Amino acid sequence: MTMQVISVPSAPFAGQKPGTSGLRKKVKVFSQARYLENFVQAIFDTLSGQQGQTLVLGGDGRYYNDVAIQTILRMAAAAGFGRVLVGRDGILSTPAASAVIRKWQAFGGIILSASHNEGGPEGDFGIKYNLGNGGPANEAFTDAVYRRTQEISAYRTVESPAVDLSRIGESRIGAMRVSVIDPVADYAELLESLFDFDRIAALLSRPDFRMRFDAMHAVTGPYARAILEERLGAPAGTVVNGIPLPDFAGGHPDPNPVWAADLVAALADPASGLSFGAASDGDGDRNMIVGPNFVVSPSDSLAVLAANHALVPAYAGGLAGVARSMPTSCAVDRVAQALGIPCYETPTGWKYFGSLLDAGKATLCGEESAGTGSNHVREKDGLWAVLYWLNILAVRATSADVIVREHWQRFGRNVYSRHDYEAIETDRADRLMDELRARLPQLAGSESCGLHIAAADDFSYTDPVDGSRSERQGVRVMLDDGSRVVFRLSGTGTEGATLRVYLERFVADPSQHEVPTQEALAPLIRLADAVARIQAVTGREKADVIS
Ligand code: VG1
Ligand code: CO
Repeated sequence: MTMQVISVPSAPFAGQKPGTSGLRKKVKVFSQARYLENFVQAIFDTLSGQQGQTLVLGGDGRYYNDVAIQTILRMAAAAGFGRVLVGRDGILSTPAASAVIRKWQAFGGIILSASHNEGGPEGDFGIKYNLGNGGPANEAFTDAVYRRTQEISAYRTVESPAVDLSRIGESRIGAMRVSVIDPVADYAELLESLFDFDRIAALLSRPDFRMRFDAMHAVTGPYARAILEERLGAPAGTVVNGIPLPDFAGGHPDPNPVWAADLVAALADPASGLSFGAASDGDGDRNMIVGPNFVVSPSDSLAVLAANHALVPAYAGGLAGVARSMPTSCAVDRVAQALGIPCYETPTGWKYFGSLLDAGKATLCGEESAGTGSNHVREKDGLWAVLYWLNILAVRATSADVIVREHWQRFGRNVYSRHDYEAIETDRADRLMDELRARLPQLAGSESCGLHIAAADDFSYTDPVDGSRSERQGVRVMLDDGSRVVFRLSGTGTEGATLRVYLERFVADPSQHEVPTQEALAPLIRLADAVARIQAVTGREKADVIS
């Protein structure tokens, strides 16, 4: 059965430029007539060879997800896809979408998410395209999509009633099959193949071990319930805030000590009886790991996972290499050195890890922003990180805080923090970065706040696999002793600009490891303000979010 393709006249919208992870805008912007359609058409116009192929489609369940899915299904039929695999109720976490693309050898996938950004009618929406390897499209592709959005004159769709997404099963839009799939099954099966589920189940059944997983009213609820409670036998109630809500109950599903303060407080309270806590974000790709009265810094988490790979079945044979984004602390570099494996330093954003993973150069990857993952998919993966930690805890029979402290004893501690200045006027943020870049030549070799700056540059990256170049990925100010301050503007926000200041100092001496983080970093915090004139240019006295 063929259907008549309708071409609907349209005209470009300004600003449809994908950022660090797809296009993110307010729901109010996305729900304008033709806005979503233009962007989807630009993606389809940039592809070639999709006729008859399979597309994976799903999202984090935020407000507007359901509307967008029906629109995209019709447009996929008009674009000639042969089949769409769509998660039940339009749900697929980001790592699950990656797993489904890979398992079913799909042509690509569209993921609807604005990750940890607020949801609801006043909140944010987002969309991104993943390639057949399951990973976010590279910069060359997203640049081409952006160019297409600037010249678009029509989008193509078909007339067809809404597909019932509430039941698993098959239907058709014209010649295109629509398969509503269980959003959890393929992903759960993949994770089970990586870890020692018997040992984890034994740990979870111990009376002296109690865990809490906070799904933050976002997409990981059904995944965590199925894997932790149903498959691994954790007591009912282990997963809290487990029902995905379109507005995430009004919060930010951002697993950090600010937005997951309840979880951190529970683990700090001996009366809770909890020994391990974890949380994930809106779309399930981030993770937070909490021990008794102890929050594991994401950079340390990556280093600990790498150092303990021999305890996990999937990685016991050895790691080909590790990779971290540039602002992520150098803790994992020290582990790589000890293991005698390469450590790659990439720009911020998961899209840069894909080619290293595809080429077998890296096995584990991570970012300071609570993202870790491996070659099992091509996205960061929140529940994967939680299971990896549980596997380590099960084998080592000790708690997360002890594991991190022992890690510091062995490798030294890379004390680390990120200071975010949110919703700054764009002009001021741009001015701050421009002036900082202009001062770079004078900074190297100079003194500031009593500290000697050994080097200063604007990070650029050449992909070791395909040779592609990415410039202007963040200003680095480096001291003699390995301490660093990094400055960059966020590429995921939807209001003004967000300045991220990343601070890192290496402390070898174990007697100094318990100095509170902000205290240990105080000289660098002063240096950051002096070098970038943060207060003077932005008018802000302190950061909005310190993580
Ligand atoms: C942020 C993080 C980055 C992460 C990106 C997407 O980007 O810093 O590490 O890859 O979000 O994560 P930015 O440009 O705002 O610093 V997610 O979980 O929002 O898809
Ligand atoms: Co996310």
